[in-house]
Amino acid sequence: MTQFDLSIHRARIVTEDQDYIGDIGIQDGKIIAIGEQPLAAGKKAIDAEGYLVLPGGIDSHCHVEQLSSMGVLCADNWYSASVSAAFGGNTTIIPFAAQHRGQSLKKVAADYAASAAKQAVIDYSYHLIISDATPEALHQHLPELIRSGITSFKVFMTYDKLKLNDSELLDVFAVAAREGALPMIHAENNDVINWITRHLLAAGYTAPKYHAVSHDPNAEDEATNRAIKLASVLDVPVLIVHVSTQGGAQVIHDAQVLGASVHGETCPHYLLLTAEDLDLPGVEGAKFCCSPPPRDPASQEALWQSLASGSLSLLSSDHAPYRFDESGKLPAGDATTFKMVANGLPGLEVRMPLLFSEGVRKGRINLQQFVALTSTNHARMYGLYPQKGCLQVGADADIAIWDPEKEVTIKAESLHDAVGYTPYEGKTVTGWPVTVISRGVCIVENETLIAEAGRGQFIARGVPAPLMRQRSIAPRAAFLRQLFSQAD
Ligand code: DUC
Ligand code: ZN
Ligand code: ZN
Repeated sequence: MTQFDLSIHRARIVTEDQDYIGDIGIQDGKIIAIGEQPLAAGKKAIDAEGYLVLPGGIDSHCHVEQLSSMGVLCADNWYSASVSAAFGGNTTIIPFAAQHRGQSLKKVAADYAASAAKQAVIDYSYHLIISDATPEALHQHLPELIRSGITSFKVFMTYDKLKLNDSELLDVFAVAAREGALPMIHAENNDVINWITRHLLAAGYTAPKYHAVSHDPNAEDEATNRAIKLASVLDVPVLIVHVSTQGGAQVIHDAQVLGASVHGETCPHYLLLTAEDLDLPGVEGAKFCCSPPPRDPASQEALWQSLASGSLSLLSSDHAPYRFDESGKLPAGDATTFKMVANGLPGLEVRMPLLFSEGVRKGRINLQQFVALTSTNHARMYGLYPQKGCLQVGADADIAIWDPEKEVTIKAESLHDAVGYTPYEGKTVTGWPVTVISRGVCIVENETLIAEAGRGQFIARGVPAPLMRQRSIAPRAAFLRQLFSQAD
């Protein structure tokens, strides 16, 4: 009889659709036995009685070793980000290889892959960011990269140096449909933001709290609607990332009701913070500046309901790590205006604990939904399922052993990222991962990391589920897709 390399016993095994007490047997990094029947002890055996055993988290939206359009480098490299992710219960991350204008998409991706391979301690893939939709990028590099397993990319409707116009969005959507990739969209109306910003600055309103004023909710709602309508022209599945408004959530829901393959993601900061958090003395509020910004209680409530109903299917950290100094958030020190603040909040390590504590423990979502929102839905959405995101025979043994009663007071000094602050300083959460297993190896145990830089593996992704599931294409959209391909 085979002896397992690792076995887990008396665990409360929770997946997107199951919840039972059982054992797991692991060999060569894979789950080879799982069920209610007790299993023989492996070479290493873990008694998980009293703990939850969950698929390891997949954080499909985080920024690592990325240069912003303002030229600011993320504080986290692949090592610190993947370590921090692991301590937060994650076993896979999917950050972004960001193309800036004038750069070769292929070279950007190759450089990013090389850096990841040397440093990551957990498995990973990456999305592309396309800011220069040249014929070479769209028709040579992008199809090649998609075929190599990079089956998603992000595009921006805002930021002067990143945004694509509507015609360019249609181009990238057409390529995505033809080649089998999922577009992820940052939906905010650039002109609205720039118009408000110009008037605020002219009137001397420069404090961080005006960042939230400049990113009016209507700018997000309008762009979300426009993105969905543009995608509908070609009947292309799309994902709206970091949804922050009640209106945006409603637009997505309405499109889904009409049968569109539109998907949505939100993040802990939109559930737990509001625009009032930016209203602090001096530039302190910059710690809460991200785009879109935190909104209001009505939006928080709408987002919780959308997560519970499944209308928003992903909860990602959108970890965008900038230090609270001149190297990061505050390029002009105390004189930094809201327009200059580097946009984004850290949150890789606390994503799962925050959702567990605020969502599961407060009865807003159940345990199955927690697993789906933090792991399984990400695996399906981005073509990692069933290798990742589930606990079943044949899957990678990527597992978070979770203490549902463990109370932790979040402090920047206890986290493992390189950011130096957390927007959740002093907040106490209940529920934290105690052991994290990546491909059958306990990489976090007793609050200690046992993993070397570079052990994480690149995972070539398959076709995202929304593209596999797509019903027949509307004839007018099929005609337009064909027209585009002929012109190519
Ligand atoms: N978009 C993101 O996805 N993250 C940080 C800032 C931004 O604009
Ligand atoms: Zn964005
Ligand atoms: Zn982001």
